[in-house]
Amino acid sequence: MTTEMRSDPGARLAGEFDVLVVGAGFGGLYALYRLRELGYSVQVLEQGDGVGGTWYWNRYPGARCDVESMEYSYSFSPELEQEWEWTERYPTQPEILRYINHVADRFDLRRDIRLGARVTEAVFDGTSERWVLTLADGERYAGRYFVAASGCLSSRLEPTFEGIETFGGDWYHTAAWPKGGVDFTGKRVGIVGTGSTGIQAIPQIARQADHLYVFQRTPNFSVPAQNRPLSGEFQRDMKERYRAHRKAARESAFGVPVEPNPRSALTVTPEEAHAELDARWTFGGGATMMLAFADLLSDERANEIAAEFVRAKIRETVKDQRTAEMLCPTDHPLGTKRICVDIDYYATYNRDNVTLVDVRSAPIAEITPAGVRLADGRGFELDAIVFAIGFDAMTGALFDMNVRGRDGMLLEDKWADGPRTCLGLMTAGYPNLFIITGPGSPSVLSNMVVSIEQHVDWIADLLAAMRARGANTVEPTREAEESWSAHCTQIGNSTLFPRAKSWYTGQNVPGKPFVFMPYVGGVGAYRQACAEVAEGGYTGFSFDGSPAALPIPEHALAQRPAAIVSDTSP
Ligand code: NA7
Repeated sequence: MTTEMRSDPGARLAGEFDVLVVGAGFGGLYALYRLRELGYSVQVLEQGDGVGGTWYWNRYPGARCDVESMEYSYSFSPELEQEWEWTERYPTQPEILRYINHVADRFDLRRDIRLGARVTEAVFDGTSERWVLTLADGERYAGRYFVAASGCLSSRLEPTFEGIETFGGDWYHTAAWPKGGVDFTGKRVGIVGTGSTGIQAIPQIARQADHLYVFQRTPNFSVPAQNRPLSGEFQRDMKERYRAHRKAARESAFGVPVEPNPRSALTVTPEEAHAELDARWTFGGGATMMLAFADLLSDERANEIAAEFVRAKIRETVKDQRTAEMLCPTDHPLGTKRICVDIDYYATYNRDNVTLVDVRSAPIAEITPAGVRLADGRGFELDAIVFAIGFDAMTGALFDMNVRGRDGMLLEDKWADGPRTCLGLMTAGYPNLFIITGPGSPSVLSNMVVSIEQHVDWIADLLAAMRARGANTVEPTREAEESWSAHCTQIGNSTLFPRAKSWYTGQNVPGKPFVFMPYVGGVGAYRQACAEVAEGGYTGFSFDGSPAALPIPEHALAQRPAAIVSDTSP
C-alpha cells in the first residue's frame, strides 16, 4: 500500500537531498561529515538554535559528562585528536559545547545544518521511495535516507505537579536551562530529582543558595568522579597512545578501556572484596566500579557486596546518620539504575543550608504560590524550584517526530509493546530509516561517541553497498528483527537490570512498556555482530523489498554473555 503524505501537500518543499539527518549533536555532526565525504548531499535539521544536542540543552550548574574527556571525543580525525586540549579529567558541559562547536567549524559543517528546525512529522512516501520530513513551521524536506540522530535523552519529562502554574517564584527544568545561567544567591531553592542530573546540580546550587531543599523520592548510588585538571604530560602521553587506546575502547564492554576484574565477588574474602572496591572508588568513575567483579550485574549476592560498600561510604561521609540512612539506596541493585558519578555529592549534606526531604513517604501533593506542599501537609516556602526529573529515554525523541513507515504505521504504534529493531539500527517497515544509538544497541550503556562512530561508519558502508548494487531501499526482515530483539531480551534478562524501575526499562514514564531497551552484550561484541552481518552481504536485510534476504547468521546471534559478565578487555 502506498503511503499518502499526511502533511499539507501544498506546503513548500524546502529541499531534496540524498540524506536527511535529524539532530546536530555528536551523532548528527559525524553523520554529516562522513556521508558528505562519500559524496551524498546531506541536510541536517536541528531543533536547537545551536549545535551540540544533549550538550546544547543541559546547561544546568554542574553539568558534566560521566565519561572521561579524552575518551568522550571523536576518533575519526587524528589531527583533531592531537590539536584539541582538554582541561579536566571529566569535561564540563561548556567545554564539550566548545569542542563540538569547534568540530562544526573545523570541518565546515554549518553550511548543511538548519537550526531552529523541529521535525514534527516524518513520512515514508512509498511512491517516490523518499522520506518527507515536515518542520513545525510547515516547511518540508525530502530525502532518500533518513538518519535519526535525535538522541537518547532529548525528550524531557515536563513537571505535571498540580498548581505549578500558580507558583510565585521561578522554576527551571535542568534540560532547558537558561543560556545566561541562573543566580540563586540569597534564594530558598527546592530541587526535585536525585538521578545523575540532580546529583551533579545539588552540590553546585548548595554553594550559592541561601537554603537548598532536596526532594528525594528514590536514593541513588553514586561514586566519586575523582575529577582533576589534566596535566600537559598526561595529555601528551595519551595522544601518543591514542590509536591503541581507541581500539581498546571499541573492543571493550562499555566503550571505555577500563580493566575488568574477571573474578567473582563471591570467591574472594571480605577483605579482598573491600580492597578491590576501595581501589576503584579511589580511582573514580562508574564503569570502573561496575567492573570491579565479573558478577556485579548478574548475581544479586555479588551485587549486594558492592552495594553495601557504597552504603558504608555514604554513612562514613554524611555526619547526620538519619540523613545518611535516607541517602542509602535499598530498592534496586547497584548500577541497575544508571550509577551516578559525582563531585562532593554526599558531603554536601553536611552543609547547614541543605535539607534532605523524603517525598517517597509523603509525595509532593501540589505546588502552591509560596512553594511546595507534601501529602502529609508539610509546606516548604521557596523562591525557585529546579526539576531534575529526567527524560522519556531512547524512544521519546523518535516518537516526537511522528514517524510513519511503509504502510503509514506510526512507529509509536509499532513499538507499543516495546521497541523492535535489527541491531538497534533499523526497524522493519521503515525503509532507509537509520537510528543512531537506537534501542537494541549498546547506546546508553556505552561511551556514546564510540557507539556513534561505529553506527555512522556501518551506515556509510551500507549506503556504499546499496550504491554498488543499485538498490533504492533497505530494511530488515521481520524474522531478523525478531531474532535480534529476542537476543537482546535474553541477554538483558541474564542481568539484574530488569530489577530496577529505571529509564533503561521505561519505568520512569507512566504507561511505557517494561522493556530493558539497551543491548548489554558489550560494545566489542556488538561491533562484531554488526561486522558479521555486513560481511555476510547484509544478512537479515532486504534490498528493494527482495524477499530473498538471508537470515542473520547463527554465530552473529551466538550466546554472547552480557558485557558485564564477560572479559572483553583488550
Ligand atoms: P533520572 O535518572 O531519570 O532521574 C530523575 C529523578 O527525578 C529521579 O530521582 C526520580 O525519582 C525523580 N522524580 C521524577 N519524578 C518525580 C516526582 N514526581 N516526584 C519526585 N521525584 C521525581 O534523570 P536524570 O536527568 O537525572 O538523568 C538521566 C540521564 O541523563 C542520566 O542517567 C545520565 O545518563 C544522563 P525516582 O527514581 O523515579 O523515584
